Amino acid sequence: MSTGFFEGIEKVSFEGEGSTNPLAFRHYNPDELVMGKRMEDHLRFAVAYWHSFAWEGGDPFGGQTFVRPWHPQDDMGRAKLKADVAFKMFDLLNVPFFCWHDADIRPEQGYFADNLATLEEITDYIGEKMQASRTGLLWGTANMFSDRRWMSGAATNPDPDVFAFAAATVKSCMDATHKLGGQNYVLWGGREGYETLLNTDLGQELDHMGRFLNMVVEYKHKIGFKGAILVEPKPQEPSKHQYDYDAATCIGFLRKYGLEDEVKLNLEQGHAILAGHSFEHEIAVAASEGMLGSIDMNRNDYQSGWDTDQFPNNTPEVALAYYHILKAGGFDTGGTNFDAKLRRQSLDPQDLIAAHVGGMDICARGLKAAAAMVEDGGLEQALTERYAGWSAPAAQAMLGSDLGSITDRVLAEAINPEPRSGRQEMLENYVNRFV
Ligand code: XUL
Ligand code: CO
Repeated sequence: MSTGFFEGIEKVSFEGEGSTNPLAFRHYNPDELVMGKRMEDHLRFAVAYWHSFAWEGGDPFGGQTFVRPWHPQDDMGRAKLKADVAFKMFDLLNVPFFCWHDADIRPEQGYFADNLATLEEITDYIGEKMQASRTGLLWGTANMFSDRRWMSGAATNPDPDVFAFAAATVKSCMDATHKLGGQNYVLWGGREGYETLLNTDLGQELDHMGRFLNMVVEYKHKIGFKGAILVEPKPQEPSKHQYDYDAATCIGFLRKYGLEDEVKLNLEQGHAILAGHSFEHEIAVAASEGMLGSIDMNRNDYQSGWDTDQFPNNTPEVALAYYHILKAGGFDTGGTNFDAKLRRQSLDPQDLIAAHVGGMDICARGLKAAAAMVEDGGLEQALTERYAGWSAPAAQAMLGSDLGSITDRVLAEAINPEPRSGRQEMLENYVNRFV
């Protein structure tokens, strides 16, 4: 099928910082080496199918604002047209990856057998398109939050038939992800949480979620899927209380159910903000446990208090995120997925391109700043100095000691610590030299 949706829009190219072309990259230069590695291989950008192609522009007060040639999305012909347009955009942006939910790519049907048949048909079609394209699949996932059947949860639903429907749905999406050579499989538990404890057995629901995720891992090994299984923390919205609140909560959950060596985290900027954290906090927590998998890049409005999923445009924030990603050794199977959507008044095809161009450029700029800080070593040096006392043999020995022996030493040596400056403003000024 041919499509003229992006007619008149040229392939986006790198024109450098001096460019005033709104549809050109000023910082994102895929082949440019950053710390000896191509920028494209550091960032591993992905377009999110749901926001760019499936979302129709609705908000809680009004419906569709985007009227696209593939609407309404209830028919296989239009699902294929949507895929044609998506791959055209991947080519215009030269992105290495994309991501999907089952419900984004296939028309929604009622019965599982119908969903399975349409998922197989559309992923065969997408597979053919991938053959002719350079864009690969970063991850697939199941949408187990939009349809009313999921309203009380998927794996945590009080109704075992919903658990069964969820298991079959995730199996189908893992099969499809595997078929398309996906590098990860993501689970975001949009309805895995609760509205009120008055009708919720929290402990039982968590046990079911833990068993469900173990089944996912067992199935991954059964089919020989080599990608990573990732869970995505989010503190609220849509459920008032989400079980996967933040990185630390997810890590505790994974350890409780014996999944710490099998599952990593997909962290999202806006979700970190909703949880009352910075993005770099979430990244550092995951990295400290060896569980940093991938990121969903976006930004949240700092006033509104819900998940606004805007395209990133804040270099200092993005720079600190990539600083911690670089410190953790960079992405393995993960990448930077733009879980970001247009504002609902941004109607034109070129708005979609401009949003991604801006987001990719901000990330490239942040990456370059992060790499410059790593190479300069100023932050690392400050850390080394701050923790220098711990390299003394007595300090190391203390960690293998006990409270009584430590007390004896405090008394014998009359230990009376002198507080030292944390130098926060100096370090913030340091970061500002790079961003
Ligand atoms: C929702 C969200 C999802 C996940 C995938 O806030 O971030 O789009 O990334 O289900
Ligand atoms: Co996300």
